Amino acid sequence: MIEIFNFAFGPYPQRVNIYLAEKQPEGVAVTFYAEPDRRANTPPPEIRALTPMGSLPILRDADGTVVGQSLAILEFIEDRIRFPDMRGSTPAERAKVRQFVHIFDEALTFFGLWARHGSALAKGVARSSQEVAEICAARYFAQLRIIENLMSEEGFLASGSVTLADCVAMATLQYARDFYSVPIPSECARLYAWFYRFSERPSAKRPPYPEEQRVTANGLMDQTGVRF
Ligand SMILES: N[C@@H](CCC(=O)N[C@@H](CS)C(=O)NCC(=O)O)C(=O)O
Repeated sequence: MIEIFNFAFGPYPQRVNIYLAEKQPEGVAVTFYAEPDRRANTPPPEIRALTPMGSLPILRDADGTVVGQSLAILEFIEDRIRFPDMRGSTPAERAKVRQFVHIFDEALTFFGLWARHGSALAKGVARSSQEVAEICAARYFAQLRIIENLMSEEGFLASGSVTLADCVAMATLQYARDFYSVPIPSECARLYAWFYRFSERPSAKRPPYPEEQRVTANGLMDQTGVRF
């Protein structure tokens, strides 16, 4: 049995949630916790202590293997449970999947820094910096434009079927749009169309954001004076 300790929302946890909903692997049990600033059911110290990072998601396999980073968790499950394959079926396809995953991972780092140093939600938690917010917002949108130029008009991002690339992309773009109300720039027409196609899938259903936090976070572009 593979155990996964996770949150029900948040861009890194949601990568795993979308992936599991698509893969539907047998023998994987998920325990959901609430975010640390909510009172009930927060991750207990013994779960956080499983990794030096202490962040979620965390995976623990029956032999004691622990994996504490979302992309490594996806790869680990792919290695342990081969079907359906979600990494692409040829070397070229697999490279394409990895390329998209890494570009979106970088995009999310920039997005996270933008929010951390510019969002009303981070006031009092992190030092706000207009300069950092602007630089990171620009880098986030630049990553989306790169994706736009790499992807095709139809289907999934990197293959004829759902791959890790779609799961990671959806988790990022959904979080940006639904929690911070940051849309996909209109010039990214292919990415925009893919997003609305993929949003129809049950795996991409809107996660349960805490409403109070969402309301404060909403409007990141206005809060930081950022335009496309
Ligand atoms: N790079 C890590 C980041 C994970 C992460 O930052 N998780 C956040 C939730 S989105 C978290 O656990 N935050 C609460 C905490 O660290 O206490 C990954 O990919 O798994």
